[in-house]
Amino acid sequence: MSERLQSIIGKRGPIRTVGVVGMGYVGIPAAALFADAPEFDSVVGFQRDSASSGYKVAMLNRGESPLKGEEPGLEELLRKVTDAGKFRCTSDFSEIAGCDAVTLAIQTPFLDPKDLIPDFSALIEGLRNVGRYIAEGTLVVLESTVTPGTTAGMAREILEAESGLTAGKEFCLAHAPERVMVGRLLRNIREHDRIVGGIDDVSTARAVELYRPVLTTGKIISMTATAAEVTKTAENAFRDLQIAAANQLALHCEAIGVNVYDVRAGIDSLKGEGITRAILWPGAGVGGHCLTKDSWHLERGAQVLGGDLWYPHGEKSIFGVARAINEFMPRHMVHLTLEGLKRAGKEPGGATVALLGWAFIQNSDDTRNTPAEPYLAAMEETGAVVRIHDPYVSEYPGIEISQDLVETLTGVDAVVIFTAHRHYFALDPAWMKKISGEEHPVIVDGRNVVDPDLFIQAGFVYKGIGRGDRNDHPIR
Ligand code: SAJ
Repeated sequence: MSERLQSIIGKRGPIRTVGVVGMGYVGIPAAALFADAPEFDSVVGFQRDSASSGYKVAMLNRGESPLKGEEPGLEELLRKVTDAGKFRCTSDFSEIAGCDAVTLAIQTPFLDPKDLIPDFSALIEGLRNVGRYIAEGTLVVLESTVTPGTTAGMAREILEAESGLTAGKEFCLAHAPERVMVGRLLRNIREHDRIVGGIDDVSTARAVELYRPVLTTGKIISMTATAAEVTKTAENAFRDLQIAAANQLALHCEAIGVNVYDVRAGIDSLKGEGITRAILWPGAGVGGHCLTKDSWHLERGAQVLGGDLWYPHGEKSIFGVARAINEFMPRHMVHLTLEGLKRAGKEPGGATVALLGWAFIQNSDDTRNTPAEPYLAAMEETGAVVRIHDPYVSEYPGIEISQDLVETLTGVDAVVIFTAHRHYFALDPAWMKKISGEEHPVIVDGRNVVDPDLFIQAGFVYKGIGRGDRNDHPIR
């Protein structure tokens, strides 16, 4: 234990004022929950006065949430803590000097995962702003998902350089990764177990003091900062891996000529006494903000920042291979579309394709890293004309998205389902064929939404992910 840091903390007393840097979908609910805890006197939200996000400061100070979509309880909580004078937002980072604890929730994307170089520019700016104003005894916590080794490495170096203080001796430093999902932000923070890892025991204990008051059913799981970074990136890498295993199985089933969903149900039936297979679902691809990048953070942690990796040497680990399989799936949707058009006697050049679902996940307007985007680019390269429909998404840079299904489906040669929005489960084959005006329209199902036999009987050419039992059906 660092006696010096311990005595500084002792003199400083319990955490009373909390700063949260980054008013996004992670920082805003965290700030509101800290402000609602009786243990803390006040919370200050810090937001850069940038062209894209500066407007949030005034909104939040009115107790309004700038987040899109439904977040149960968040507006009421923001209004409550703002009216009570326990939360306010500012772009003046010098106020960090008055905070006992400061958390950073800033995005850490990869520009191009191929070179394993993340874009830490926003995080570095945030760390510099924080480092400039922390004092002896401040606790700094990274909530962003970062490459294992970042908290004890780059973050520590920047904070020490800017403050002139030494982490672990004069200020506390920890990592407490966020585990929130859009649509259930407050519930996730309160109910999920919270991984809390300091660069030393004193930092860990101080971070536990910060997070314990906001947990309801969630427990604190403490470990080192680097172990916490590995936990966060690996929990998403494992999910990506499970999805990739289902996708690889789907491709095997297509080659063997069986229905992957029958196989999946069979595998999933093996349960009981600790037995589990936890098989997930094959599909048109993996999008979102988490799974598309966290495996690369884990890879970089082992292959770039880590020591001598026993296996593999200089090639992708199983997590990298999983990413490659999941990134293949939108391309496979192109294969299935082209094969379907060919069976219908059509060339892709000039064919009109209706792409149903632009959001990366069902019944949501979230489009981050949507797998539909690489599909669109590849199909347009073949000369096909693609119309996009999504009931939840009305705009996306450079893309025209319709909410009118009739308009989208009229006169098309092929219909491709990319997202399992509930609207698509009631698609009627006879009606669709009629408005397509085609003898044998094509349907490609990327999410197991339609019943192949109903569409085949209506005269469609059917193709589906993992449907080796139907993909070469006789054309009616
Ligand atoms: N997907 C499949 N097959 C599956 C599950 C998902 O193809 O069996 C696809 C989805 O269509 C989507 C992508 O993968 O395109 C990601 O889906 P997701 O359900 O993993 O949703 P995310 O990306 O929002 O993941 C988040 C993560 N949460 C955090 O990082 C805090 C993840 O850890 C959660 O497990 C996940 O939500 C969840 O379970 O809701």
